Amino acid sequence: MSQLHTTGVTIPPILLTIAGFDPSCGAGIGADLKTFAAYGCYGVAAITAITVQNTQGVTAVHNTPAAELREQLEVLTRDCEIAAVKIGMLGTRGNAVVVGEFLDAHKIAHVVHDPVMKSSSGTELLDAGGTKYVATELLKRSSVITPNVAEAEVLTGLSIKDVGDMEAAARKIVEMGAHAVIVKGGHMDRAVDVLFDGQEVHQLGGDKVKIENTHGTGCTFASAIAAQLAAGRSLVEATTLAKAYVMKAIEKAYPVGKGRLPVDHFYRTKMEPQARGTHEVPQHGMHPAAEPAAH
Ligand code: PXL
Repeated sequence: MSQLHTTGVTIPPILLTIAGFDPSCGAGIGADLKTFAAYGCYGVAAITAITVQNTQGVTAVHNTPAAELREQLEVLTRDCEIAAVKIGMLGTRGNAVVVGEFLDAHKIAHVVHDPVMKSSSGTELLDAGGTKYVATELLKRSSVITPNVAEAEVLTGLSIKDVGDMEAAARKIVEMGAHAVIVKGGHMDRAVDVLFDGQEVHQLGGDKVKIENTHGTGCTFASAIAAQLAAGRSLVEATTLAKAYVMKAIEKAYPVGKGRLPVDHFYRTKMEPQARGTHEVPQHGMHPAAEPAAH
């Protein structure tokens, strides 16, 4: 939740994304920071990998050395108070272990982990050792983990064909130590997500929108959940609202390049051109937003 600083300024929640960089900013850190901003939060980021990609696909992945990821996390946490963390692409076991140690050292209230394993175009974004560490260690350290069906199959070893199988996988992931899990069915016939918080199973329905052709929806969904949790909402509320946000952002997606569409994170806040009217621009020609503060 926002905090009132001693200077009288209201500080929005500071959210941290630990994820990879996608230069086309459809997925990864770019998508996460846009989502945080859309929710009125201040985003900070620690980069686990630089991917080389555009909207058409990934051509290379350069993972951050673990020691460098650790340094990024250390400088950030020395300086600001993190309200929630979103974890995305980790790349390597070394980076996954750094994140595990970071979560152990800093008891952060909300940790949303999107266990990214492959890009939409099929490139590996987590090595085998990293996948094992996520399944045996890291999933215990998050508030909620948000695998898609393929990732839930890898984590559990189960085969998932329908919503019943998604529920079985969700229960198994909680048995493996997760506090809560959302198995995302975006690529199934019906775009149903299954949320299990260790007590109750919730099915979150949704129409299938043009998801095949979009990119970064998983990153956006997890980041939106983190923002909603930081705002004090329950997991069920946070997930329901995050799902509605992603669906609308997919619906409003527009082509940026020649490939998959990045979602429109700011569909809610689009400013009309000249919303303030040219009559508001002062005679000296400076835009009102650029004027020095009045004395
Ligand atoms: O959508 C998964 C994903 C997450 N993070 C990064 C990615 C991708 C897919 O390409 O590049 C950095």
